[in-house]
Amino acid sequence: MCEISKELIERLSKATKVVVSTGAGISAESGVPTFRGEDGIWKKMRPEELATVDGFMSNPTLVWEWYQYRRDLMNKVEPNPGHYAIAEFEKIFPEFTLITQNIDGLHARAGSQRILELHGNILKNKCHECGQPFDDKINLDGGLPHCGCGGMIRPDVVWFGEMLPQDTMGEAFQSAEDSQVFFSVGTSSLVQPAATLPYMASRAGAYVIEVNIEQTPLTPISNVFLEGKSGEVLPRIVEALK
Ligand code: BJW
Ligand code: ZN
Repeated sequence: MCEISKELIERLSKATKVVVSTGAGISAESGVPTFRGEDGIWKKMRPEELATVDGFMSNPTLVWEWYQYRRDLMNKVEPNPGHYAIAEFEKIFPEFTLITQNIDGLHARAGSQRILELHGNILKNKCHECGQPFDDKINLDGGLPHCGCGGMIRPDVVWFGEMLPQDTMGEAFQSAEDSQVFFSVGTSSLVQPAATLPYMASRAGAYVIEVNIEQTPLTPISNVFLEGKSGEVLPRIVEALK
């Protein structure tokens, strides 16, 4: 088990501006599969077919079936101690920002209040053409859902090649730049622009802490690498701060 040093806890005790940026690894202990790695989604499914506009346009039924399957899964799982520890961080640090690449909604269910969702949310839908939110329940038995404008309804998530929500991204970059401590938790640090955030924080003087079960491209520039499951490491930090 990784050591959480006295020095780290002292630094955190003094910190006021703290950012936590999470990826799929934080939800792995809840039973949500990650994307990369041995058991990752992209080992069995092709991202070009499922997570791009071209994939959706070529086979919307396949993409919808995949998202409906994941919605069902996410309705069955629960937040884990890692999500709850981050919700505690929000109460501990005066200026705290949670940024997530995840679309699973588990941070909100664990009690986090302010969440910058960079890649959208699987519980929401929108029109692919006009962007209008679509609140009706999706039932594929009645055929593919369409908007009044004729456009296809799609999950409100960000696929490869698409821009991230600009306001959310702006806030994320600003909080990374202003942070004193930046946590990168359970992400492979490969997907842009989210992967740039810790580098930006580091260049602006933040202390970068990475929590992951294995090293990533971010590890060499991190000030501390806490090797282990986020559901085990993060609650130990909360405990030490009490
Ligand atoms: C644990 C753990 C435990 C496990 N505890 N840890 C060349 C061509 C075209 C585009 C590009 C290109 N080069 C770069 C790009 C841009 C592209 C990109 O970055 N691609 C790279 C892959 C190369 N990015 C984009 O396209 C983005 N848009 C953009 O840049 O717009 C401008 C632009 C447009 C066009 C061209 C160029 C620029 C959009 C990215 C959207 C990503 N979308 C997805 C799907 C979202 C919807 C859905 O979920 O269905 O987002 S893909 C997928 O990856 C998902 C994730 O949010 C994202 C990141 O994955 P994450 O979270 O890091 O998960 P994993 O699985 O990779 O890692 C898990 C980690 O957890 C591992 O490290 C484990 O070790 C660890 N772990 N258990 C702690 N218990
Ligand atoms: Zn529309």
